[in-house]
Amino acid sequence: MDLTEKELLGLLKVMVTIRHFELKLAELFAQGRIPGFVHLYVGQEAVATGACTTLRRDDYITSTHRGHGHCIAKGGDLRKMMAEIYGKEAGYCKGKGGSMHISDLDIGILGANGIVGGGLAIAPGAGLSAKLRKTDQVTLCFFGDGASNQSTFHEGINLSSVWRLPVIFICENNLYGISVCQTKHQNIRDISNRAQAYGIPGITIDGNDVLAVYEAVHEAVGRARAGEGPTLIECKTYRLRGHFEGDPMAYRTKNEMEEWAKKDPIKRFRNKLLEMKILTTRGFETMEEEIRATIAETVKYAEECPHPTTEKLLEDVFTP
Ligand SMILES: Cc1ncc(C[n+]2csc(CCOP(=O)(O)OP(=O)(O)O)c2C)c(N)n1
Ligand SMILES: [Mg+2]
Repeated sequence: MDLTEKELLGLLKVMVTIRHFELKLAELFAQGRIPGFVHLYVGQEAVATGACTTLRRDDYITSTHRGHGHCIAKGGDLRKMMAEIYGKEAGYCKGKGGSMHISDLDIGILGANGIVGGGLAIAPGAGLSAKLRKTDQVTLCFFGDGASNQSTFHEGINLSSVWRLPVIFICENNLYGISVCQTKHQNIRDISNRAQAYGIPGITIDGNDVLAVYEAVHEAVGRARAGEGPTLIECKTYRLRGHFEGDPMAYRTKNEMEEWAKKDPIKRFRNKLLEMKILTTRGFETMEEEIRATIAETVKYAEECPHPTTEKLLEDVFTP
């Protein structure tokens, strides 16, 4: 492990930022203060954090409907994210996209996506672009267990393999596609087994262990930059909240949720850093207080920003 103490604390900070951003959104949604749906990333923070920490600013990611964590981990602007989720003009898409359409092309965030498996078709395009331009940029493609049954999964990985594109496919297997358990939507246990069918390396890792994610993605990124093509990495994880805010969650047991809460990636990593004496309990509390204050400030900013005016309704939108 080549990470310094400062970098290890940095990983924790990103994970805690994602967690508090999401918990704040849960609160705002329950109060009816934000429009539309939100799919929160609580419980999966180690995946986006470990993976995006291996990247350079000019590398790319494609994201999903559960995309806030990816955006934060890639360096997205919290104020612009919050303003977008509020539907305000200062947001990433000038308030017209909402939670599922946040992108920031300046830092390689090619977009959250309301289409399940959509990123699996976009990432090979980004990979091909980097290859043709002869840069060594890589693309991380995040998607869920449910998305691994979409045709874009097969087409995207096959083409990336054949053309040896610098794309790392990161499956966040959180055990459910909406209310359907993985055991009911596919007859395999490890989604990484599918890599064999495309002749690329595939690996399954503990997605709640940020260092395991970092190591696996770091290695795959190295291969991709060296022109050795794609990798499929399956991260076993769990979403600790519903599919969307307001989900009654009748499809899973309290016991299952409690068992996974014990494997909370943030608690695990915090405890590890405490044991390593890189962090103190007081230091963690201070980190949380500062992050909460930053997020409270983004909420204030988003609430005070204006909505787009009606004159702007047809700007930046496409009509057939
Ligand atoms: C093409 C398409 N089909 C169906 C949906 C409806 N839908 C939204 S989220 C979702 C489940 C996705 O499951 P998974 O890929 O495991 O991601 P997770 O929600 O677990 O993060 C579905 C079917 C959609 N948005 N797009
Ligand atoms: Mg899922």
